[in-house]
Amino acid sequence: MKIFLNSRHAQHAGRQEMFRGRMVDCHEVPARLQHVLDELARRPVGTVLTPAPDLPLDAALRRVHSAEYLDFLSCAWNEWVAMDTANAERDALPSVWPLAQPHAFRTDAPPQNFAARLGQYAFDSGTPLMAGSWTAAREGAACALAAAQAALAGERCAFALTRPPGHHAGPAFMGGYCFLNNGAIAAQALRDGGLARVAVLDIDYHHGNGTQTIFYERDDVLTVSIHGDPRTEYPFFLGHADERGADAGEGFNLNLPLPRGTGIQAWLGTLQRALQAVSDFAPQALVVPMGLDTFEGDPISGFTLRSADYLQVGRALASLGLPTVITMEGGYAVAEVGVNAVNVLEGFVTA
Ligand code: Q9C
Ligand code: ZN
Repeated sequence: MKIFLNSRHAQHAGRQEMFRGRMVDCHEVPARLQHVLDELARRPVGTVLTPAPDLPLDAALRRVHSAEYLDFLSCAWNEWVAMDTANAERDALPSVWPLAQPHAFRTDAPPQNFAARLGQYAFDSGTPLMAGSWTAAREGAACALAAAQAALAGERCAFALTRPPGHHAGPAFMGGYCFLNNGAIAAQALRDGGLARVAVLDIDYHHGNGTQTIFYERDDVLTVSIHGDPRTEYPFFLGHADERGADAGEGFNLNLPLPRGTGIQAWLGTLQRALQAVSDFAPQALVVPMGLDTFEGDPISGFTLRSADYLQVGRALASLGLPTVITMEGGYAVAEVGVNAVNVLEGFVTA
């Protein structure tokens, strides 16, 4: 297995996120990735590499994200500081949004004020943006692209070991700790590398809303997500079972929401349904946005998987026999995220 490490991940290190009326310490911290690296040093299930510096990254980003959004992200920090030099000491967070209700707000007359523009692109106030966020997110996307290229070149499994995560980021939106959708970038790169059909199977605790939105009208990329029921779980406004895709994409999105408290038995049963749907689609490659926030000890999630369960998860993913790109998504039980992530990888490679 090739493992592409984001060597710039620590340049993104948010301080606090808004949670129920107060600022709380960020859950999505650099130590998460270090724990995975430490565990990989103990159990070397693959070769740790960094992506080549000359990958066609900008082209790959534009295949998934709008040019306007990419411009916004690349300039965001400078514009935040330009508002007020004191902002250099503060992370950027939005606090006002154009709520989508009839005749309420216009989206065709974008404001110039940067704090307002942030509300055009960010769907929550839990995703702080700082000086190094763009650099870190961009290098993470390079890891996803490198992993896709490795899979195209015949690698059975390639892992993008990166943060910030990606699966909540859409064509022109950020949120849920995500800026660039690494899984979608990998899936699109696999398509552009000549594969006719690619499946994305998202196993993060939270619905992969960004990925769903990106591919919603397409029949060449199947999107499947197993997640906490959005009636009670973040991101709340997408992820229901009746979202099946639109237009040409109708029937090519599958949501499998599960109630808070779901344990490994029911979760694995649902994974079997997901694997059957993937297999029925007959893809040439699989992308797995891998969240470890299904763990029983996760501080912000509600499933009860245990560390040893992740070996079974990896084995089940491998059972499809497909070239597979795995991207690192959530997982906030920081001390255990290394063991849990490497258990999935070990389960996969020893299957
Ligand atoms: N202020 C991932 O696991 N929590 N993202 C709500 C809002 C957001 C999780 C807090 C959870 C996002 C990749
Ligand atoms: Zn998550």
